[in-house]
Amino acid sequence: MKKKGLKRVFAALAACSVMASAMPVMNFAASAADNIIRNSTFETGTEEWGVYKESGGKYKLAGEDGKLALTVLDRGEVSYAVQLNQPTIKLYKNGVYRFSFDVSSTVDRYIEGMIQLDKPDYRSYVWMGCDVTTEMQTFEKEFVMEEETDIMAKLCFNCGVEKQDPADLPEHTLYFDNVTLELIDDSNVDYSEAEGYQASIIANQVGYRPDAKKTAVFRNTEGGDFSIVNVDTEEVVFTGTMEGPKKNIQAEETNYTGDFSAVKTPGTYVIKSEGLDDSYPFVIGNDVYDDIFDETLRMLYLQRCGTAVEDKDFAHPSCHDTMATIYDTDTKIDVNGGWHDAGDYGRYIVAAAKTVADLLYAYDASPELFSDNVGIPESGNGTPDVLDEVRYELEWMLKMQDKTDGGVYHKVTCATFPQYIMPEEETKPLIVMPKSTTATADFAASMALAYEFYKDVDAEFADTCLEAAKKAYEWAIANPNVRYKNPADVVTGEYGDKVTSDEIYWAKAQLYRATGDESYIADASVKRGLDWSTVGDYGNIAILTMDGIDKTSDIYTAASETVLKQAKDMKSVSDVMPYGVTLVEYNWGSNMTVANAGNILALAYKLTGEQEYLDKATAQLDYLLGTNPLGTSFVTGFGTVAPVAPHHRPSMAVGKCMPGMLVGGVNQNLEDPAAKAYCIDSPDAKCWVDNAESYSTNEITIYWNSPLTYLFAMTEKAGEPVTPPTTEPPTTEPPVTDPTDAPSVPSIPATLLGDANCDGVVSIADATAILQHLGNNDEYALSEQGAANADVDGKTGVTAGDALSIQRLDAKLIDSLPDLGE
Ligand code: G3I
Ligand code: 9MR
Ligand code: ZN
Repeated sequence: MKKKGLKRVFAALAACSVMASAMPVMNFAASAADNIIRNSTFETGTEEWGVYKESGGKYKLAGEDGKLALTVLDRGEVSYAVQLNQPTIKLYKNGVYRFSFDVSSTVDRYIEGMIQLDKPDYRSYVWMGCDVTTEMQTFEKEFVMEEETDIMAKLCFNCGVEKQDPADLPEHTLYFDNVTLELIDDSNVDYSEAEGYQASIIANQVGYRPDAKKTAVFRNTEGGDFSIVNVDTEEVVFTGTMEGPKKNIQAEETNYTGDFSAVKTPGTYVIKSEGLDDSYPFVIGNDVYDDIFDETLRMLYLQRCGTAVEDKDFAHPSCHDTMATIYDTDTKIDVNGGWHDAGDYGRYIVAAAKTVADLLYAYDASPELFSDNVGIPESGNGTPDVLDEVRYELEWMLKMQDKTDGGVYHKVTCATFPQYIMPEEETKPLIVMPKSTTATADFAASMALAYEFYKDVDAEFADTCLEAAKKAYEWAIANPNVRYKNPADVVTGEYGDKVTSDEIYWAKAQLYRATGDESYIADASVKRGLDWSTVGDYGNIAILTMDGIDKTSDIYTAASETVLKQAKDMKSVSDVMPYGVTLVEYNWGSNMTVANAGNILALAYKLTGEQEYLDKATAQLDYLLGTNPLGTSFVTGFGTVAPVAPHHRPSMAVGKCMPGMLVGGVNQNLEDPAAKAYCIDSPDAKCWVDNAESYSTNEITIYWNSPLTYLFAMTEKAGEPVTPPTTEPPTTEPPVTDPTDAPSVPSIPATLLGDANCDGVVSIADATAILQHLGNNDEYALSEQGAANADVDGKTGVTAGDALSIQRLDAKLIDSLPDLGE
């Protein structure tokens, strides 16, 4: 199964300049009598078919003359010990189906054919027991799907041991052909029920701070007026006119936007517009994020490992507290403690380092937000809970360091991911995986950062952190290219990373900040990134927010230029995105990328005082809390519509959704079976499903929550004056900048204005090429000629405004380029 590329998107957009009708989130195709089974006649061999085996089952599978040949070498010990199957079959409630297949065997035997619920009890929706002979026979059955719609059902043929067969049945081959499932009557199917509700007026469902910029997004409309209504008094407090239309390529929508920043009075409101359903209610107020802020922090307490956790729903006894074995050795060490990374129970250093950094920098940005009564065991001890919680992780990280040489082990997990069980039930042996440069440098950086925050709380602990940081740093410098890769027998999160220079830069910057020793940054080269694999911007933050830093120094100038360049590009992308998001492509964990962007934008605001940067930063928060094409808040337990089925083992085991978790979010790469089943026809910006099986869109992690905490903190003191940027020109040589940061200013004349991809025509594809280039120049560089063509207004180099002009041309809102309007 392959998701259609952007081409299809463009085709759909080209066909209608303004799309007024609702775009279904999913495509519930299957018109009557189409065969739902893929590769049903085995024209393309075994494609789409798999075999599950267990309990001694053995088999061979091949395509043979337009049939599927399954040779059963050993029938194992259960009927499903050899099970031919095709997953993700769509069955709609009340649909009448015909299920049939042809099968023969080289020896007479019994098999079962069925379509079943794929977990937890594997019950069948339809089932046939078949006496198979050497003659090809057709087996057929009509049935009504009586249960709730299941678009991830599984077609199975059980070919293991069956009690109907003699015990000494010899090895044999089964031949399958014409496997068919047809929806023969859908008159009682209510597709809309499965499709779900699609809001037409979209806003942040949690709410806004009074002074924040506030933007609503509208769809399924051709524009008009809207009003903001106080839910309690029913009073219309504001009316405005929608702006637009704005084409939304990634979401395949036409949007309008409405600015209601003027509404500042605390209260609960809805947005109304004639002909459209009201928005979900939201609050305006100074304390609007108080609860979500504490809950997203307390979630980390609930992720604690190696200790009993107290909670009304998610309490559990101590877990993972046995000694762990260093991979490929007999050495056992104690690595008790820390937080479970995510929906799984692994503990990984690079993920931990990002989380720690976000939280400590969040505390640095707005200490007054962090209380001592979040509801953790240390609450009320006189130290802000965030420092207690972070210390729980730091203590574990210290155990992951080899004290003899300073190197840091990459991770500790079992060899495989466990079933959907509580943490204390995962009792397989713990394995500590080898040291890596990225883990060690990240460790050095986060320990050096920690030193500052614990100096006044517990000086001895702070010193331990700093000493550990220095030792780790030395190891990383001496071993700059030790890359971690999972061996074949360990399949848990890899967090592999080929580039180590950004981790090393972060460590240098952080040690310089902790010690004031300039030798750490003597040869530092500024990098970027705020995620588990690219961390350079943490180094930049260390420099830019360092007490007493010389603002004319090379390092400060370079760090500041790198941050401001990114912020400028993010702002220009956000400008053309109706939902205000800074993304042009959506990868695993996109919600983290959105939060990270918000933090860079907020930092740019603090550096320049330019209000627009702050507005763009809060727009990223709005996206996470509801202003997105899915019309959902992405934080469990907050917002009218929020995820209820995260891929999170404690939630899955308990059967309740833990609150305060930011899920991974939209991922256009469809990297798990549920995403493939639900999002195959979804536009890129809508590839997300609230399904616990969708680990590539709906898992949670500690390091997706932490940038959200940071974003709350970075946008909180918004109204405060910022330090004006230094006006003195840099005195010394040009700053050391990452080559990828070079601005894209064209040096040759354009051959065809707008033709960024140089294919001889100006189309929406050029707009996308520009947006992708701005989002990720490493991946989507424009050619020299392309960049010259892309610079539509010829003034500022390639910007998102150029992409917007091309979109406007395509939508026939202007006649030619350059676009002089707006
Ligand atoms: O960045 C590239 C992009 O340039 C490219 O176009 C795209 C095409 O596939 O891929 C992008 O990379 C993605 C990468 O994340 C981005 O960070 C990969 O597809 C994607 O597979 C990768 O996913 C990672 C995932 O593990 C699988 O390795 C996630 O970042 C990472 O957060 C996640 O981490 C897991 C741990 O392994 C285990 N614990 C849970 C945790 C969260 O799911
Ligand atoms: O549950 C695992 C999740 O925490 C990881 O992020 C994800 C990617 O590594 O993998 C999940 O485990 C899945 C595994 O990769 C493939 N088989 C199904 C597992 C989930 O049920
Ligand atoms: Zn544990």
